[in-house]
Amino acid sequence: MPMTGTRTKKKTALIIGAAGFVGNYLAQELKSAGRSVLVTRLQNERYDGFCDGEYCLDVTDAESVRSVIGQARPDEIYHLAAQSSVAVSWKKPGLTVDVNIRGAVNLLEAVRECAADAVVLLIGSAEEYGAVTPEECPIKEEHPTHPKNIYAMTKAAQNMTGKLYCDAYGMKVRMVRAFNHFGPGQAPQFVISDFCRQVAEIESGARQPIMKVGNLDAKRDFTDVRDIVRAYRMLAESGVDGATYNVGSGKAVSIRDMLDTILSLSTAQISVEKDPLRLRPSDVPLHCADIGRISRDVGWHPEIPREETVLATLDYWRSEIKKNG
Ligand code: A2R
Ligand code: GDD
Repeated sequence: MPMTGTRTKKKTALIIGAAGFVGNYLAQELKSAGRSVLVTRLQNERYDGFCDGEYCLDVTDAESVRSVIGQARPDEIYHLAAQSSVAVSWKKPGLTVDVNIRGAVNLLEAVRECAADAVVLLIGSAEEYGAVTPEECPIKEEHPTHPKNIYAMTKAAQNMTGKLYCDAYGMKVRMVRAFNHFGPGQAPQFVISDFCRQVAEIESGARQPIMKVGNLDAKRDFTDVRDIVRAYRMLAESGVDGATYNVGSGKAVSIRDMLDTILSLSTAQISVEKDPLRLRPSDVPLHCADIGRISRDVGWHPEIPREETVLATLDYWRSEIKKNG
């Protein structure tokens, strides 16, 4: 056998819904790991990150999904496309169901028909678990799911659908339950980004020194987005088909404590005010991931300290506000 001139073909990864927060972090991670990276975005979106090829795709359009999967013939598919906000899901339940459930079904059908050997990573959510008691934390993947909002219900449905396609058709589908993640570039509808933007606006004089907040008692499990995308890449490489994986830090922190950390990074004198519009019809009090399964199966652990990500997010908003006047 000639040993020279033989080169392993680069694996092709397709990121669906790449123009959101996680997409370009994931593209960077996959590029660094030597993948050829294809991305999809909605027609009206801009994708500013790295890629080797780009498609316009609305996942609610089954024919278009089939066409993209048929053309791209990827080895790995990372399904990020979603209506990803819990708050918005209460206001737009129909849209959330269409994008998150029908979109996932369209993808799985297209993969079954056109790329049955591809590994598919479906990104679900800690919200699928619903309310858990402190005794039930950290939450294991076997814990029953009791979705408490529309978004959570759609992600639980996506998870069940993925398992079904794996069992029925032998497809390589793996499911993630991502706990809260954050970092520079996240939309300000999410809590850490929102609080950091408010501080940056206050520092610039564009806002009164009053921080508007919602429910500060909730406790969440926060991880840097770069740790999260590393977990996704490792799960696509060596996760178990049909399995669900929690991805989080394994530690819970209250929103109040996160707020205190953010405020401590500013020299501005800021008072805090409850804004009734930021309260939700229901809000799960506590989430904390058990990350034993992902650490055993693929050797992943989070690495980036939370405070470092908070500072990076605050600095991101400081420079955005300076840039945009
Ligand atoms: O809603 P937009 O305009 O921000 O666009 C989002 C896009 N998207 C869609 N893509 C294809 N077809 C659709 N019908 C459709 N509807 C929305 O998916 C956005 O660009 C992307 C999702 O990105 P983000 O909302 O920024 O979510 P993130 O933080 O990147 O989270 C990735 C995944 C999602 O499945 C979350 O539910 C999960 O991780 O936590
Ligand atoms: N957005 C927001 N704004 N949330 C606030 C505020 C505020 O002013 N004040 C308190 N909170 C509380 C919310 O009530 C919730 O308990 C917590 O902060 C986190 O809210 P979000 O950042 O909006 O995220 P989420 O937990 O609803 O959903 C995020 O995490 C999920 C995984 O756990 C999203 O990224 C989802 O896509 C993801 O699946």
